[in-house]
Amino acid sequence: MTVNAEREINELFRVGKNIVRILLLVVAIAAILVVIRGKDPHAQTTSQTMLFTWPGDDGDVGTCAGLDFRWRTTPISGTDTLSWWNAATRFNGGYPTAKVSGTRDSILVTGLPNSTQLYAIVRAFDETPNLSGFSNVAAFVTKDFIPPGRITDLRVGLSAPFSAVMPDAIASVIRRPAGVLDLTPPGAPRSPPRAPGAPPLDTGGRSVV
Ligand SMILES: [Ca+2]
Repeated sequence: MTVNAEREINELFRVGKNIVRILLLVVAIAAILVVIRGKDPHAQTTSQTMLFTWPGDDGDVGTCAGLDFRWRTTPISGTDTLSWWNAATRFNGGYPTAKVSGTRDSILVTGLPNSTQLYAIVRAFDETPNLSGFSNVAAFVTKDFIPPGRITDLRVGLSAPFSAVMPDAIASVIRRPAGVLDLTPPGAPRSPPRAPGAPPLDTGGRSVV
């Protein structure tokens, strides 16, 4: 083996080892994220439309600047609403544009845990910003009403170990029903029809006369 060939082989091994290391790192990071998040990998988030009426900039007069919507899975303990508010999760998605006092509106709150009892409060703020008092507490259970997408490629397949490594083109031939397969080999070539009295042919099909 030449020195160059040996170097190339060593280089291939080095690249291969680096690829394996990167793959292991990706798997490890994914596993760590699952552990840190502490969630079921099938856990889903959902959204909820919340209805309300806009207050004004000063009490019920004018137009305020915006809203601060927060939710928690635990109810308010006694009358300590402020502690509940400070520990609640703020919705940082899209809020509706502020409208004049008395206008009915809605917030589409996304990223909520599915099938969970939640408690929510909203406060309005003006340009200062001054915060309004706490709203009433809205208690609700989230529910995901959107079903998974429709599967459109259901078909007969091989058992899992084979289908994982078998290219689709080969697998499609193997999994064809047995009754469809043509198991009869082609017949031997036949001589063309010959006129009566014609001279015999040699093994190569040529006339011997
Ligand atoms: Ca004000």
